Amino acid sequence: MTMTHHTICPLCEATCGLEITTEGRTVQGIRGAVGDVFSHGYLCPKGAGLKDLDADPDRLRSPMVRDADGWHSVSWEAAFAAIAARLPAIRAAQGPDAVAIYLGNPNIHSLSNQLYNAVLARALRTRNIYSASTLDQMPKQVSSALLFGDMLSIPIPDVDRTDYLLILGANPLVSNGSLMTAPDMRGRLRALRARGGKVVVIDPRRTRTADEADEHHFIRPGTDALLLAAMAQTILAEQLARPGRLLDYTAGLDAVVAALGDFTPEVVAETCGIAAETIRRLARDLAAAPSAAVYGRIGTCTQEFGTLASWLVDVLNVLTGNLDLVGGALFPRAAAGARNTSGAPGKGRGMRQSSIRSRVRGLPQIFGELPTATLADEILTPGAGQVRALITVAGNPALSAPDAERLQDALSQLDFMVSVDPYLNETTRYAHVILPPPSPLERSHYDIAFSQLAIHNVARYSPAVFPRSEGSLAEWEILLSLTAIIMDLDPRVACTQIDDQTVNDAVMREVKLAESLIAGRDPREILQALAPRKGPERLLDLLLRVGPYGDGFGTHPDGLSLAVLEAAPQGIDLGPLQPRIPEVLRTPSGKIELAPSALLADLDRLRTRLARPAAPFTLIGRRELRSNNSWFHNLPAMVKGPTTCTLLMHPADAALVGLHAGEVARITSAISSVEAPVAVTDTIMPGVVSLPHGWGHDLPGTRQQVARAHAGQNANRLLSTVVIEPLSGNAIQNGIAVTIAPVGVD
Ligand SMILES: Nc1nc2c(c(=O)[nH]1)N[C@H]1C(S)=C(S)[C@@H](COP(=O)(O)OP(=O)(O)OC[C@H]3O[C@@H](n4cnc5c(=O)[nH]c(N)nc54)[C@H](O)[C@@H]3O)O[C@H]1N2
Ligand SMILES: Nc1nc2c(c(=O)[nH]1)N[C@H]1C(S)=C(S)[C@@H](COP(=O)(O)OP(=O)(O)OC[C@H]3O[C@@H](n4cnc5c(=O)[nH]c(N)nc54)[C@H](O)[C@@H]3O)O[C@H]1N2
Ligand code: SF4
Ligand SMILES: [Mo]
Repeated sequence: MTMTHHTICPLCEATCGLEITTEGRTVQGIRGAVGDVFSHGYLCPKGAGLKDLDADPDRLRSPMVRDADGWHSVSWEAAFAAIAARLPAIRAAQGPDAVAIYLGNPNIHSLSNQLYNAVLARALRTRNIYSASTLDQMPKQVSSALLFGDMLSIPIPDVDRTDYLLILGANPLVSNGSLMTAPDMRGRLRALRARGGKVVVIDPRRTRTADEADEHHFIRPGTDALLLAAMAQTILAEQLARPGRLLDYTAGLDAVVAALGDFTPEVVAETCGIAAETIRRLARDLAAAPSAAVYGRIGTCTQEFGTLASWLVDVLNVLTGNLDLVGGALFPRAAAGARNTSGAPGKGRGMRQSSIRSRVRGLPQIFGELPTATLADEILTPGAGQVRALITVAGNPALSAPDAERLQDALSQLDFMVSVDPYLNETTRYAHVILPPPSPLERSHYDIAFSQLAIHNVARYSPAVFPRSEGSLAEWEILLSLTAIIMDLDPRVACTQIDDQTVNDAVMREVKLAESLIAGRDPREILQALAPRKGPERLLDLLLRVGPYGDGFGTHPDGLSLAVLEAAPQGIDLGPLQPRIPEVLRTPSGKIELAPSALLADLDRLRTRLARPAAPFTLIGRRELRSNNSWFHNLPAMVKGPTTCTLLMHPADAALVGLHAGEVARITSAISSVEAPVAVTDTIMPGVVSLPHGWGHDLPGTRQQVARAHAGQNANRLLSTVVIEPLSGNAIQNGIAVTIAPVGVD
């Protein structure tokens, strides 16, 4: 029988609603769901790739254990027994810090993992928690926590209503957006311009997004903080600042004025590669627009001054009065799990500093984690607290993390490693046990994180398309089984207990919160109401019901619950974003803390950038339409055609070093060399070259046939871990000094 399912795509931040037609266990078609309240029919080529992902013969269907003879497919019991035989012993002998965990990008796209990774991580009681966040958005989370009091209080451009959008270091037409959940950015940018608005893109590459913009300016990689500081300086010096009602809610404005005074357009122009008069005009245009939003992403985060640049994006939003303004940059109000809708409105503890440091380099723990760039140090450096075992969940750091060769060497020296992952890939080949999650079509979905970053407030839940295959475990059951093993419990019985305990704890916390919809209620009554469900559905139901639109278990009978979402497969529209200041703030002062001392102090480091001589070439990354970081290259439709893992080079630069299109270049950084074919194009800034990440699939011992045949080069072999962004611990992935030579010539 042909059936139609409404499914939220778990592959990227756009979170499109898909209409999937099936016949038995077969996918017949995947289309954008026209009726979806959020995405209205949009999808990209990757969404359709879910069919191939589901069918991929290399996708693991049963647990794998590695011994001296290689890999064996085993039962869950045997896999858990193999883990129980090793992991607790390592913890017992060497302490909890000896076990590290790396949580990769797809975790944030998984309802199970969003809710249960924390349970596993807590049980480990290790300081060695690492994630993709420190390869990605940590700088924005730090600046947001400092300014607004919560790391997920990130202002989101109101693209559908703004008059002026300034985009720095983002290519949403290819990435489909990030820290801005917005399907169909091409349509939205066109609509913005059609209504008379303006789009300006700042990027060392003329991207597809730049092609859709009114203006594009090349910028020398890593210098956005200088540009933004000079724009702010211009606005202040020319008395164009109009913070309006924000004045009542902002602390530190005078300190910002004083701190940025010397960053004039003339001072930064040469370093940025943007003329002073252009910087002035950009500042004036931004200030003059009836409404405007400044938005920065990967290019502004994963670079030397990531936290400063992330901060200055919002300094501009505040100075121009666009923060929290309709048509400006607004805070979403998510239906479930948002910390900025919980507790006392308008005040909070703000960003909490941790005294915990990494053992080897003394790097601070931020939001409970250490920088992924130092994971190899912690594994390779002997001494008390050395990491000897690793759990990876949905991560491929062997390709994704900087100094990839050293990290691979480190992984090979671990005493024990477990990976929760559907593939035997560049990282999981080092594991002793691999625990595969079910197909993405065999799991339910709700976006807890991305609903907090979306350009429109919606709540959508989708059940699994297919029932789980024989012999598979839901990913939350896998995570709780690992938790049970850590706690020396039998995973077969303890999963249910730990799940019950988790929801119990959550209910107890909630009824004790004075501001909660269920403050003071009898926890037993709440637990009983939730009782028919278990696992992620039970926790999600709780979060929805105590959330800002929730039914409060009877307090607001028309409010949200999971049952309400189940009855509305296309989702529930909760309306456009609205101003939320001051209620959204969670800083101790109850104000926007615009001048945090750590940021002002970092401006001295930024000033030293002005004196640095130019490198021969500067390396940046990029994303391609059909890629998904490191793990989508095993699907034939995603890799067909000429390789996209090329080094982009400006024609003048190619001529200078004697390279022609298609020839192989050797790219040499401070730590290593990589060889990649050259694509000559004037879309890249002279002096800048670009190589995408997520490639390098030719390593021995993996089981991804298609990816192996389209191996590409691992850009992360070139990136050093010696210098990281100091305020966030983020890796520096853009703006790397390299030399380029034709292969065969030294
Ligand atoms: N040079 C350079 N490096 C970069 C970047 C860059 O721009 N330049 N970008 C960085 C960024 S932004 C990110 S987010 C990181 C991403 O880097 P990682 O965190 O390593 O994530 P992925 O490369 O996406 O790898 C995902 C892994 O999860 C597995 N997986 C997929 N779906 C599931 C699932 O449902 N459950 C489980 N358990 N596993 C699953 C895949 O098989 C794969 O092994 O890379 C970073 N690395
Ligand atoms: N197709 C596809 N989509 C993806 C992914 C993928 O791998 N493939 N990955 C997903 C993930 S994990 C993320 S985090 C998002 C990222 O989403 P985006 O940030 O939109 O992704 P990128 O395409 O890497 O865009 C970064 C841009 O920054 C530019 N850039 C580099 N250095 C600098 C600099 O110093 N300054 C400025 N101003 N610009 C600079 C690059 O040229 C590039 O155009 O994409 C997500 N979507
Ligand atoms: S844009 Fe993202 S969410 Fe939408 S279909 Fe493509 S991969 Fe899925
Ligand atoms: Mo990312």
